[in-house]
Amino acid sequence: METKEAWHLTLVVFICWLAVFVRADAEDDIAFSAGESDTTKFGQAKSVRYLLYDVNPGEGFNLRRDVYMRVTNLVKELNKEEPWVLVLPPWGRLYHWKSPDLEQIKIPWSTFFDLPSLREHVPVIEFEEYLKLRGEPVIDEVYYLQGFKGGWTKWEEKMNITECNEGTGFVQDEEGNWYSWFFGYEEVYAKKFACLSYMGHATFIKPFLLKNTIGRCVMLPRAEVLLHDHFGNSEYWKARRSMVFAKHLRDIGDEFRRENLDSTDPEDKTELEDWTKMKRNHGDALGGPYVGVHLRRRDYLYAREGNLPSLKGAAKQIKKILKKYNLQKVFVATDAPSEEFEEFKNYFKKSKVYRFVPSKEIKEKYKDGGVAIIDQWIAAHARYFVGSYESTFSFRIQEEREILGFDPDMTFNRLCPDNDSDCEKPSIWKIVY
Ligand code: GFB
Repeated sequence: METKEAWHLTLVVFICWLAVFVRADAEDDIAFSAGESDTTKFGQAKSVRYLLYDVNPGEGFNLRRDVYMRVTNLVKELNKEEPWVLVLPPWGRLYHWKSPDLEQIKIPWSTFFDLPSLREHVPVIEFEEYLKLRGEPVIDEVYYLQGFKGGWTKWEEKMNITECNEGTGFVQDEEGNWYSWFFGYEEVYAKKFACLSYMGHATFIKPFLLKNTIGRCVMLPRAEVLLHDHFGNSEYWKARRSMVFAKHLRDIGDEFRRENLDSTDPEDKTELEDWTKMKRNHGDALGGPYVGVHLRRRDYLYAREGNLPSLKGAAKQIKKILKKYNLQKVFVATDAPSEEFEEFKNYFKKSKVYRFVPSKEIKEKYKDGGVAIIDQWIAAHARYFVGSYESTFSFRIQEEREILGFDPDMTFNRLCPDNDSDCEKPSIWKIVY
């Protein structure tokens, strides 16, 4: 790589880092300050370190978004001591992303999320940016997180470098370098690899990273093992609020709302602001004149058997909601095959039922993940939302609606199974600023 380019990228990363933490300092009384009288806790010349992570290959898109939040808050904590940048693991090879003819690996985060918004929370860079900066495809140290062998009877925070419990997918060559599925980048290798048995919150690993690792880039595969430090507090919500969807996806969703659902932000009172300034009260948002439904199907029918309605049963419940709120339109976010959607639609004689069907161009550009986000965005703007039992896809829509300022009664609802019309409502996780 050109030295000039590398220097330029280093500068960009450093400025991003500085911007986030000078600002965070003002907000949160964090140890680092660029002020004149308050000298930094660490030497000016201390070079930036990088944290990269990955998640169990079996996990879906929306649980991965949750793991991101845990890791960002760890990075935020690390930055109280020394400069760390989070390297965003490229998207790809997800179990559910099966659209034919689409190459779905090495997808950068900017396809789905607004990077400047993420950077208002912690410094982040794409994996490819990291590779350019580094100049060689190397990760210095990998700690493969795993549970303690034999499970646990008493919960206590502990960690230990141990033997690996299972096949990790990492193999060592004759020169001692480690290879694995590094997001489809075959040239990437790690210099050091170990398994780390772990039970604890995300920041419990902070002293280990600061004191027991020296490499510039440390990777933590299976980062879902790290638990949220505080689920649902203001730090949780800061991380969540920073995960603003990419503008190109929001624009597509907004156009669909305008053209089909008579829904615009000024009328619906759902205008988005810079997340660091946006503060809504419950009930501020009205939402578009439609019911938003997340109708999870496919593998979920087996995984959550007994907790989902039939298509007919779902239609019956939605008709009741339409009547109660005097609405005529339904937007359905669903992974259902088209025959199932047609069947569902046919249960409605008077109301109009919509689904977002992407053009070939949208699909090629933004992939299954982008289409899923467009669905979430449209469903999040409905006057009333009803989701599927314990689906992380539904949870993320509910959070989006908390950010927009909906009344929780219009958000925390689920479709009941046919034999239990009065099923338990989902837990209410209200936004905390
Ligand atoms: O996000 P997700 O993991 O939530 O859903 P769950 C799985 C994937 O299914 C999404 C597709 O990433 C989408 O690709 N999908 C689901 C949808 N609903 C929709 C939708 O309304 N519109 C679009 N466009 N796509 C869990 C999984 O799924 O279900 C677990 O995370 C496991 O791995 C379990 O499979 C059974 O929490 O619903």
